[in-house]
Amino acid sequence: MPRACFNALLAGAVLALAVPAYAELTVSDPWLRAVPPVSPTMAGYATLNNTGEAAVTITGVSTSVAGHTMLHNVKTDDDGNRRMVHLHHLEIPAGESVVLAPGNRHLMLMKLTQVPAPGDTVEICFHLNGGQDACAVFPVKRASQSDG
Ligand SMILES: [Cu+2]
Repeated sequence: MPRACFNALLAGAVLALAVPAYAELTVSDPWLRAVPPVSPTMAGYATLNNTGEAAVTITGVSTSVAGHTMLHNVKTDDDGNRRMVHLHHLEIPAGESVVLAPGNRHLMLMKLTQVPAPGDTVEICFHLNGGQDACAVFPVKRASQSDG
């Protein structure tokens, strides 16, 4: 291979590495579980799809109706009790989806400043590593499930 050609290839490879992978997170089937108007918290669910070619890590979540929004996981203790634990990060591998569902991982809106009612919608933004946000509109729905 001529040396000039090799150098051009090398320059191309370095350029490709220098361009940050653009994280592409889409949110499908979002919803918030309706709660009584006096509730301090409410839970949210969705499917998070990483349509990009690099892993995406959710580093935080926020919405205007809650003073604090967290990702929770549900763990079962040795004695069979289920409890919620705070997920500080949630990584979604390239091309994969993570389901937030009742009894499983979920969003927890804490310190509600207003309690949205069934039929209302709330925008929730996921903060991603790399500084981007992925936001989605969550409708509030009644549900019969009691966990989460
Ligand atoms: Cu929770």
